[in-house]
Formats: sequence, structure tokens, C-alpha cells
Amino acid sequence: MGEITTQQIGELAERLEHAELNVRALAKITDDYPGLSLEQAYDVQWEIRRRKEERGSRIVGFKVGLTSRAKMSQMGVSEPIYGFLADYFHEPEGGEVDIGKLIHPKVEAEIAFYTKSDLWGPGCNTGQVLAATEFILPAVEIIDSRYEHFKFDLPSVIADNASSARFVTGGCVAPAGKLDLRTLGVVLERNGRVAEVGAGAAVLNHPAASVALLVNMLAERGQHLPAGSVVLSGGITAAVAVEPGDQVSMHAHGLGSFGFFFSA
Ligand code: OOG
Ligand code: MG
Repeated sequence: MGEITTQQIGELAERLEHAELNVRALAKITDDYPGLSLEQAYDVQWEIRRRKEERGSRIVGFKVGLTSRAKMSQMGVSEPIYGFLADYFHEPEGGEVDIGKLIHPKVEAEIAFYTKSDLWGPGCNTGQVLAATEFILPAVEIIDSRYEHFKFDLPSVIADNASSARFVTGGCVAPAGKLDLRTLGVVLERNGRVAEVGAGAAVLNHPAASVALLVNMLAERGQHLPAGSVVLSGGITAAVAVEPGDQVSMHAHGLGSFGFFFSA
């Protein structure tokens, strides 16, 4: 789309944040702004981030999404995207996630990277990511699109902070360089039954490649990934819809298991 005013960006950010905070789904924003560009969509996302920071939320890192074939074909969108993670998105392992604050949540098995040095693009690669990673942890991301029926296009989902809602990390801390993250097997269970299985290579052939991709996308906006960030790699498996009272657990080969509940 051509021109979009700062005021319109602000209005879209407010609309999407209200949907999140009031737990109400809305029509995708490209219904109103059919030509919204990807850059403009990220402008909306960064404005939501600014609003949260202004109210005292701390940004703890990023999530990368649509990085595996399973996710791309499930959502009908075939380009990786990123979103930010605010402090209140993190939920403790073994705890209970308040499902009343979520519209239609789904869970995905991912790898969380914790960085110890700054990463700058363009040209960031997997080796640099592994060198800058202090440790990894298995993670379950809880996504929750603010759009009706969990249906969107690329600009709409980017503006909606890539469906970010909550995340849970657990299991064993591991140094990234000592593991072959491509062959890291994961099992995602819902209520004690296996729901999805996968291996790390499902994410861009190597989960660290999704962190490099994030760093290179951030560079396009003159941004970098600061030391001390957490980055979610993107779902290794397709996402699994959950219901009130559900129990979710993740097992990662050699890295243990963890789980959590949704409130009834
Ligand atoms: C978009 C977010 C995708 C992932 O891991 O691929 C994502 C969505 O599917 O709603 O978090
Ligand atoms: Mg995800």
C-alpha cells in the first residue's frame, strides 16, 4: 500500500492490543488495509511493543515463526516472520496458564536460545549464533492469533506480533555447541497422548539458522539482537489446539521433559 499515516499505524496497534487484552478476536487488518506492506505491518508490531514498554513491560527477546514446513503448510503462509516477547509472556514450568486470558490458544514445540553477546546483521550466520549462545532450553510456545478462526495473511500476522502470547521453558540447560540440534528429537504430548513429533532440522535445516534469520531481519530496521535475549526458534512441529484443563508436556532427547496445565 502507498501512504499510511503514523496515526493509522497507531490505530491498528491499539486495535490489536485491545483484542489481546480484552481476549476478543477481530477481523484481519488487511480487510481494511488491503495493500498493507510487510514493512508497514512491522511498523504496527513495533508500535505495539512501544506501547507495552511505555506501560512498564520489559522486552525479553524475540520469537521466530513459520520456519518449518509443518507450520507453513498449516497456516498457509510460507515466509518466516518474527515477533517480540514481553516479560509477562513467560510462564513457569509445572505451572498453570490462565486460559481465560487467551482467545484460542495452540501449543508448539520449539528450542529457546539464550544469548550472551550482541548479534548484528546483515550477514549473521549459524556459526556466529552458536558462538553467541550461552545455552539452549526446550520450550513450548503458546500462540494465540488475535484474528477470527486463527486465519490471517502475512501482513496481518506480522502486525499481530506473530501470534505471540505465552511461552514455557523447561528441561535441561544445554550448551548449544555440544549438541547436534538438527537431530534433536522432540515429542509434544497433550493429556498424556503424543500429539506431534519432530526433529530440530525441521526448522530451516538447523534451529540456529532461525536466530541468524532474525538478526538479519532486525538489521533491515537498523536493529540488533542484544546480549541476554531469549529467542524461540519457531515450531518444529505443527501447532496443537488446546482446551481448558489440558495438560501439555514436551520431551527433548537428552534434555529431559517438562509440562504445564491450562486452567479449567
Ligand atoms: C504464526 C506464528 C508462527 C511458529 O512457531 O511457527 C509460530 C501462527 O502460526 O499463528 O509461532
Ligand atoms: Mg512459534
